[in-house]
Amino acid sequence: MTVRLQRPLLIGGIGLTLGLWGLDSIAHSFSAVGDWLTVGTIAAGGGYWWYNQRGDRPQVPLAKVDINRATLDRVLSQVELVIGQLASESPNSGHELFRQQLIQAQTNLTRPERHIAITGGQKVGKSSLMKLLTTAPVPSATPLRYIDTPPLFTSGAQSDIATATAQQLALNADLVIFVTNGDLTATEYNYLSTLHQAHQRVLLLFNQVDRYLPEERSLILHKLQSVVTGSIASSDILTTSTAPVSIKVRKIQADGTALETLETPPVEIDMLDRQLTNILANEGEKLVWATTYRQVALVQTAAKTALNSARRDRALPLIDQNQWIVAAAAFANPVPALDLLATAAVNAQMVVDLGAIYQQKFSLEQAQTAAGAMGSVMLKLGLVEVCTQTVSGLLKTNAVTYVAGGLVQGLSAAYLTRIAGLTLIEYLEAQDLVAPEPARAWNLDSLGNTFQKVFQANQRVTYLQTVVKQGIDRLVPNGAEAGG
Ligand SMILES: Nc1nc2c(ncn2[C@@H]2O[C@H](COP(=O)(O)OP(=O)(O)O)[C@@H](O)[C@H]2O)c(=O)[nH]1
Ligand SMILES: [Mg+2]
Repeated sequence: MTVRLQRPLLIGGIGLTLGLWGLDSIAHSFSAVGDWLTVGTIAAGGGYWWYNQRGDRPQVPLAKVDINRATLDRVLSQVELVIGQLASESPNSGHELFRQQLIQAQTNLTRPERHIAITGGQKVGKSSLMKLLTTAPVPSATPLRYIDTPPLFTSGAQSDIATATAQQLALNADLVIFVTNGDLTATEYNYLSTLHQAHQRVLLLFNQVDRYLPEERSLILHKLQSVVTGSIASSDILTTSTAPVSIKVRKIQADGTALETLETPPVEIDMLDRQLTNILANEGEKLVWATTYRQVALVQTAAKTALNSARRDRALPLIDQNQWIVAAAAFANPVPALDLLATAAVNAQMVVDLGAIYQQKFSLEQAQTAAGAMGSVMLKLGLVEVCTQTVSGLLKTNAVTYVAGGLVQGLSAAYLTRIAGLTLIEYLEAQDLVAPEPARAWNLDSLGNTFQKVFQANQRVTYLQTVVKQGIDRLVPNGAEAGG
């Protein structure tokens, strides 16, 4: 199998100076960055790390998938599968609760009334709108229930609770009326994006328009339309005036004297009424599918997390065991070359055993191919070099008086086996729940990305020190003494 990676982490030769640092300089360098031995720290020392800054690029918003009955049915059967798997693999991990939540979510489909949440910042007119809509109901074939949420974007002691409640109410509603009284703030915009990503249909209400001159109104309306292009259609952006305030009107009478009167502009809500009636008549069922979808997706995430955690409980001891077997072998028979170390770290049996936990059946031959590929990826990413160099550096700081031959290799093998095992877990977690037979081809790009992620997450110096310490105890119980 040939290994081709799009983003090698390592270019250039070996020049890592970490191993040469003394205890003081290590302590010194780390104090600046907490106890994370980050790639950045290594770059400062070695100077040959190149790192693709892909994460810094602006994220392209996900295209919104329209939720139809088929999409909903698909996610429902996926969740059933996860819950069934959880029940058989780990009967005490809450599968009954997830099943109940799933049934609960499906009751939306037969619910006669439609739920409409009215949300937005403080004092934008949510309650005034609620009052208008309940006293003069819009014509609708289905009964409507309006929910006035706590204000969003507040500060103060209760604001977190208010925000969380408002968000939950909005996500559980079939339709959201988001009220604003002018241009959108960045926070408002971000929140609207969140709703959009959650497949929530939103009517954007520009309320309190009586406070603006006609030209200001249309300016703001156009701004709103352009800023939410792509997520909210112009037909869903409406102007209202839910509780207009009286204004002084000055009229010059026939005799030349001025007469001042207080006049209240009319309530404006017709546009909203019409659009609401229209949506409920034509898209009522679709809205409810989306509500159900949102709730089912939450159950899916929770059930998958429970399943992953149950599987990890079985996988981690296996990695631990493997780690020390491989370490002992590398210690006893030091491997002279980095590629051999990489090969030793990922053994086929570990792939078979972890695969079994994740319901992916690998033959030994398939596992050997996979292990070989993983070893090559580790080499290409430069993980093996960094690891051996770091281990030698740490051995110095541990002031081991006698460094036995093979100790660096043994400890590196332990650490690399761990990284490989954890990578395999993450990789397998991302696969389909039950693999069709035979096992599919390995996605080396994705494997490489997972390696980088896992490697960076496990570079905590304290963690490495633990591996080194445990390794010394296991490999050379009498041969090494920690100096004072
Ligand atoms: N000028 C004007 N004021 C409004 C309008 N709607 C609400 N208000 C005023 O804004 C304040 C907050 O209204 P309220 O409905 O309680 O907003 P909520 O905090 O979002 O529930 C009140 O003083 C209302 O009278 C409107 O359309 N025009
Ligand atoms: Mg209110």
